[in-house]
Amino acid sequence: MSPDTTAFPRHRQFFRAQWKASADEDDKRRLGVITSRNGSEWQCPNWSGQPQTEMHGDRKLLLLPSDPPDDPTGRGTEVSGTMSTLRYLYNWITLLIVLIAISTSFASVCYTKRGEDSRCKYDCHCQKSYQCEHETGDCHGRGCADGWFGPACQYATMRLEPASWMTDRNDDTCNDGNTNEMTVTVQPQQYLSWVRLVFNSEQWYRNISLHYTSIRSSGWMPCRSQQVATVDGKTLDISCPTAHPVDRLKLTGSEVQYLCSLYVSAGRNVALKQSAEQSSMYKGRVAGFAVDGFFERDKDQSMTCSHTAENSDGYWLLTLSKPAELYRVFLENRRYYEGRLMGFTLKMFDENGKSLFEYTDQQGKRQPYYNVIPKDTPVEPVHKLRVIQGRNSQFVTLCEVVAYGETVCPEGKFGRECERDCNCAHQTQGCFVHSGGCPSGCAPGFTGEDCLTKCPKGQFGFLCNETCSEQCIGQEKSCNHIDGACDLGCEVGYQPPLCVDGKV
Ligand SMILES: [Ca+2]
Repeated sequence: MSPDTTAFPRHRQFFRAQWKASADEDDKRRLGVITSRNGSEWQCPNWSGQPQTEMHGDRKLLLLPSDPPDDPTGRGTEVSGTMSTLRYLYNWITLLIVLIAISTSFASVCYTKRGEDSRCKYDCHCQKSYQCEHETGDCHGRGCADGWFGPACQYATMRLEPASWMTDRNDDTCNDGNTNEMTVTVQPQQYLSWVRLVFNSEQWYRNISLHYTSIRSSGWMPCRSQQVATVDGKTLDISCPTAHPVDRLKLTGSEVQYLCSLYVSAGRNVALKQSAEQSSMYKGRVAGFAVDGFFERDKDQSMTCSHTAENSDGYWLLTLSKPAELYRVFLENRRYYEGRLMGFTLKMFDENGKSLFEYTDQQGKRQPYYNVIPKDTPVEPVHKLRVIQGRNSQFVTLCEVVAYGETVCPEGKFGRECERDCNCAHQTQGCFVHSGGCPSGCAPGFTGEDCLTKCPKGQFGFLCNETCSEQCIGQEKSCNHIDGACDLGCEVGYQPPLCVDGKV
């Protein structure tokens, strides 16, 4: 029986098409097998070679001597329906994936549970996977998931040892008051940017010192430019950028006796859902899959990995919407194909295209993932990050790229998009990019982590320490949150605007 080389029948047929999955690349390329469920044979569209047939048990098989499409999964592809239908569906699915990738590239500044809304730039990190507030990422008092903390739970925590009341992420377990010094080890070594301390009572905490050791230091080093900002009465942030990765931290001072928790920022993932491109694409595996927030181990499938077509000069390129300082770059390799990244090169560039950092893998053996830590923090902020395939590799496949770092904002701005204005007592000193917290204190009349919350009713001024006059008109005795001027004027005989001076 010779194969039917005419057009495929219009009625629906079912096919099994598979390319032999074996470690032998030659076999995989040479041998293609197609048969229909009812035993008839069909020739692949656009194939002009001469087929050969073979009997395998009661099944008739069609051997295709030309190269079938390469199948890097090695698992083969099982399809049903006519090949023309398959091509039609394939084209539509590819188009859909590309559209999703494009929409991801232009994701909005909002928060979502992972996988629920690809249009949002940020993932929620609430306890027990609770949905966070769409606009702010707030977890409504439920707390951050393990491994996360800080504003909108967007900051990864460094792993600290040994386990103690200070490192257990429980703000209710505290120092017993007997020690004024605590030391922890940081795993793995990483650049220090800022830490958060939580105390057991509300007061004005300022007299606490942070020291560190690094591979290049001999003994304890003080923070070069330690700055402190109050988050709330019990919580304090200390900024302490270091020039080298640190391995130990030490807190000293009498206020350590009131301490309950220490959180050390490892940075936030500035790569998530940023704009990605690659030199070519294999079967709908777009560049954006490498920054979609899903690891291969989460999804257990390859449709979360970027994948170039087979070529000799492949690359994957990430462009950050806002330049960022990077502390560590994590690359998840593709399972079972770890050889793909062997010998890769990672490069970082600033906004002018100037090279800031370059790393080439020279380990000589397969790795499931890579952690690239620059020897020195890039002086200029990173705008683009490029992964270039190794000399002996045929593809660039990245299942997830996580770039731990922080946005570098212009003076007077803060936020993940540098979209907010600092509101400090001394504007020239600026504020923390991660929170908007002010080392000089909030501007008079404001409070809160970001210094943008007005003083509670009845209070005004610097630190909201002043109280509205009892002689303000009205039951609430309310006054302006900045200067204390009574909202409704003074009781008879008192001098506006503060209404504190006696009768005139
Ligand atoms: Ca992914």
